[in-house]
Amino acid sequence: YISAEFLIGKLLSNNLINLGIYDQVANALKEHGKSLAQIEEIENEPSLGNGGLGRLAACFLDSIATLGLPGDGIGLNYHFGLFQQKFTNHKQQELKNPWITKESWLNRQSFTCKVPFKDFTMDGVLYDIDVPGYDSGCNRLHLFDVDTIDESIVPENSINFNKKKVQENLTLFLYPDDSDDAGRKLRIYQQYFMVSCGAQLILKEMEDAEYDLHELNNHAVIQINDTHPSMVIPELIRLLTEEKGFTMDEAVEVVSKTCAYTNHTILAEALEKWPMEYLEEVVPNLVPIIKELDERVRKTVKDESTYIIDAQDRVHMAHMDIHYGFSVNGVAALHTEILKNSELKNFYDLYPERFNNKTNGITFRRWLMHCNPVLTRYIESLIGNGFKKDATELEKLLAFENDETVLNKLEEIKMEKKLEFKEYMEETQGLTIDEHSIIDVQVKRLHEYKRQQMNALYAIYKYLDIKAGNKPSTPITMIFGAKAAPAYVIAKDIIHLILCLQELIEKDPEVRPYFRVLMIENYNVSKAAKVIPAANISEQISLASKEASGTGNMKFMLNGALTLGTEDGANVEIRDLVGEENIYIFGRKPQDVIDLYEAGTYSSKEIYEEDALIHKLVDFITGEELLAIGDEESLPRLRRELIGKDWFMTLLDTKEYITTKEKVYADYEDRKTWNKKALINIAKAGFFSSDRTIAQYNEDIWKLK
Ligand code: 26Q
Repeated sequence: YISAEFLIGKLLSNNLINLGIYDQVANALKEHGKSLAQIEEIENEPSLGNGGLGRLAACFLDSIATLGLPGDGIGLNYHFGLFQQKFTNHKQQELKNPWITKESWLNRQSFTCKVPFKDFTMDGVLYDIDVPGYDSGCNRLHLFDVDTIDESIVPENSINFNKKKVQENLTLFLYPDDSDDAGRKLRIYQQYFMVSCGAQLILKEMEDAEYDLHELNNHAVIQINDTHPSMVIPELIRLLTEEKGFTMDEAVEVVSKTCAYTNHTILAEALEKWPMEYLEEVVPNLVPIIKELDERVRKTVKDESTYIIDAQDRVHMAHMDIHYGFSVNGVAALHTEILKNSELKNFYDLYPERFNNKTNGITFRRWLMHCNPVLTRYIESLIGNGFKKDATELEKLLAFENDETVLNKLEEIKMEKKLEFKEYMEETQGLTIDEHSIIDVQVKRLHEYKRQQMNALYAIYKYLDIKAGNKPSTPITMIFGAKAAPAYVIAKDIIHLILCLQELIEKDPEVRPYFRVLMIENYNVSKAAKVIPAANISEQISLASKEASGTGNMKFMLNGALTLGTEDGANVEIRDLVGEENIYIFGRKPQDVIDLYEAGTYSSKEIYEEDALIHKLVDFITGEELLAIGDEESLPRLRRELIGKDWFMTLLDTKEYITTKEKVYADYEDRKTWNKKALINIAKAGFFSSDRTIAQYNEDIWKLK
C-alpha cells in the first residue's frame, strides 16, 4: 500500500489494545500512581497526512495486520507533519509540527538505495514503524527518508523554508494541500523519491526470496493510493529495463499486472497533471518511459481524451494508472458509479472489467474500543465480545431497540463522553461547554465543497432567531474543527467567519445560554477521538456528488450520533442501512447537481436576490456586528464569493438545510425515540469496519494468501 500520507496519529494506546495488554498496563501504571491517559497526552502526534485519504491508509494498515495479510505500507518520513493550527485575531496561523524524538516509534533499518534525480543522486534510508494487528501478527509501515535533512532551515513559529534546497528539505514537510492544485516541483521530488525507494525495496524483497522478477505479479501487488505514487509505474519499468535486463514489452506487461489504482476524488482540479517540463527538470529518467507508455496508448486507442500526455504537454497521472494497472476502484458505491458514468466514462468504455468499488471503512479498534471504552464495555455486556472480530455482530443490538433500560444507558454513556470532552475543552482552550446541550459537530478539512459555510449561515440564522425571541428548548452547541490549506484564501475566510461568530455569541449574554458556536483549535486525529464520542449530530453536508466517501460519517455513526447530511459519498450507504427514519437527508440530488454543472445555469446571485431570508443571512457576514470583530478584507471577500460565484452551490441547499436542521433539533426533544435511532446507527455500523473493506480488496484485487 503505497501512499504519500499515513495519518497514523498517536500509537501507544492503540498498540496496547492490539497487543491485548491495554488493561494490564493501565492497571500497573495506576498501582504506581501514574495514569495511561496522562502519558497519552505526552506522546507526540505523527500527523503524516492531511485528512481522509491519509487516515484511510492508517486504518487499512491496522486491518491488513489484523486479518493476518502480508501487506506493508510504503511512504515518506516527513519530519514535520501537517502544520499545527493556532487561532490569532480570529484567523488561522500555521506553525511547524515536529514529532520525531529519540523515543519515537521509528526503527532505522539497514536497507538503503540510490535515487537518481537530474543533477544529483540522493541516498534513501529506511525507517520502519511496527503495525501490530488486533490479536494477530505484525506488519510494517516503511517510511523513507534522507540523512541530509536540515530541520533548522525552518524558523520558529513558521512553515516557511527555502524550497530550492532539495537535499535539505526533501522529507521536511508534508504537503498541506488538500485537493488544491499546488503544482510545486518539490512535490515531484518527494513523489519520485518515495516511489523509487519503494520500487527498489520491492525488487530487493523479490530477489532475497529468489523469485523470478518476471513473476513479480505472482508475488506482489502494489495498491496506488490516489495519483500521488503513480510514478511507481514508470519507475518500476525503468528499473526492470535498465537494471534487470527486461525488454520494454516484458516490463510493461508485468508492471501492469502488479499495479492497482484507487481514486479518491471527483474534483477535476485535484487530479494531478504534471507539466512535462517539470518532469524533464526533476526526473528526466522517467520522461522517455512515460512517452513510450503514451505512444503505446496512441497506437491502440482512438479516444484522445484518455491519452497520458495532453495537447498542452501535461502528464495525466490517473490516465497512466488506468491504462497500466489492472484495477481501478472508487471508495463508495455512489462515487464508483459517478466515475464509471461521468468522470472516467471514457476509460470505463475501454476497460469495464477493471472498474470496481471498495466502500471505505474505519478501524473499530481506534474508533470504538480506544475512543469509547465505556460504550465498548456496555456493548460487550449486551451481546458478548464477538463484534470485536466480526463487526457485523453489532446487529445483535437491534434486539434491544425498544428496551428502555438499554436506551437510557446509551444516553448516560453519551453524557459521560460529553463531560470528558467538556473537561478537555476547558483545559485546552478555556471553553466551558454545556453538557446538557445538543452537541452538533462538523469536523473535517476546510473545503468549499464540504460547505462549512452553509453551517455558518445556519448559525447566523439561529443567532438572529434567538435575538428575535425564539429560544430553543434545549441549548445547542455547534462545534467546528478544520484546517485550511495555507494558500486557500476562501477556506481561510470561512474559518475567519466561524471564529467571528464564536466571538460575537460568546460575548452576547442573550444568546450564549441557548446557542454557541465553538471551534476546536488544531483539529487532528486525537482530537477527533475526543469529540466524536461526545456528538449527538454528525454534519455531512457536502454538495451531492462531490464527497467521494467521507469516513468521519462512519466514526460518528459508530459512536451513536445521527447523521444530518446530503445524498453524497457513503452517506447514501449509511441511509440504505439504517433506513430513512434514522438519518436526516436533505438537499439537491447528485444527478441534479451533475446536470446543473453540465448546463452551467446555477446562479447564486439569483437566489440571493430572490430569497429574502438568504439575502439577510449572506448580508450579515458584512453587517456591523461582524465587521466590529473581524477583518474588513476577509468578510466582504467571502460574501462576494457566495453571491458572485458559489462554485459549490451553497445557497442552493441552504433553505432546506435550515428546515431539516430545525427538525433534527425538535426530534431531539423526544429522547426515547432519539436514543433508539442512535442504537440502530451503532448496530448498523458494522459494515463500515475497515476489516470488511480490506477483506474485499483482498478478495477482488490483491488475492493474498
Ligand atoms: C494534490 C496535489 C498537490 C498537493 C497535494 C495534493 C493532494 C493532497 C491530499 C490531493 C488530495 C489529498 C487528499 C484527498 C483526500 O483526503 N480525499 C478524501 O479521501 C477519503 C478517503 O477515501 C474520502 O473519504 C474523502 O471523501 C476524500 O475527500
